[in-house]
This record gives sequence, structure tokens and C-alpha cells, in this order.
Amino acid sequence: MRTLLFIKPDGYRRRLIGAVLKRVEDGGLKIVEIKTVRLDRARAEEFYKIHKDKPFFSSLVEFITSGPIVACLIEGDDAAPRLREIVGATDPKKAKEGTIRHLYGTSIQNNVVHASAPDEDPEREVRFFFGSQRDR
Ligand code: 3AN
Repeated sequence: MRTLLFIKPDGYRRRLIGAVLKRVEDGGLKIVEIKTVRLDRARAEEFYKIHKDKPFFSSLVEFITSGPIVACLIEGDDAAPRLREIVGATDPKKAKEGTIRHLYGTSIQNNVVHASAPDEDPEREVRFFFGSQRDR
């Protein structure tokens, strides 16, 4: 199956791209495609629309549009749940030792990476960044 990872602006600014991708590959997943993009406000609001009524929504959109992000198309058996294991819980303080967010996250918002939730249509998130083409 396919799923989406992106390195958020905090990870990009802190030069954590290599460290993050190494953990994904060492976790047995395949990085099929990578692209650096900057979301504008409209795209960010569309991507995070399920959170539009949450108190942190405007701050989240501000943060995610504050700099480049590195979107990665990830493949593997059970890729979405396995990637979430590698990434760890939303709050870095609660994330398991050795996970990306435990190692590098600095707050519940600035948690270095996004990984599609297995029950929230990872394929939609893959298409959001990579369309539906499969030319690899
Ligand atoms: P996850 O990314 O672990 O699936 P979600 O989908 O609940 O977490 O939240 C999306 C993003 O919104 C998180 N990655 C984080 O950056 C931000 N966020 C979530 N909860 C909070 C919160 N309580 N305060 C600030 N930002 C939050």
C-alpha cells in the first residue's frame, strides 16, 4: 500500500531531512518519490480541512505554510500503520522512545513530520501531493 509522509517546516529548517528519511528506510519502508513544496494558505486549509473547527487550526495552517515541506510517497506492506509506528504519537512527550517525534519533536504542533492516519484515507493524501500517476 501507499501512504504519505511529509517533513514539516521545522524539520526542514533544522536540517532533519536525512535523519528522518533514514529512519523510514531503516524501518523497512520504501521511499518512492520525494518533492519539496511550499503550501499556500488555501492548499494548507484544504489538506487539514478535517481540523477546521479545532482551536489549533489557524496556528497549524500558519506553521505549515511558514516554509518548505518535503513530501514523500512511501510504499510497503501495511505502509500507513508501519509509518505511524516509526513516526510516533502526535505529542513528542508521549511518543515512544526511538520514534521520529520522540527524537526530534519540540511541541505538539512542531512535531517534525506528518504521516497519514491509516483510517483517514492515506490515498487521498498521496494524491494531494503526487496525483495519481504511477510512472516509477
Ligand atoms: P497526527 O499528525 O499525529 O495525525 P492530528 O491529525 O491530530 O495528529 O493533528 C494534525 C497536526 O495538528 C499535528 N501533526 C500537529 O502538528 C497539530 N496538532 C494536533 N493537535 C494539536 C494541539 N493540541 N495543539 C497544537 N497543534 C496540534
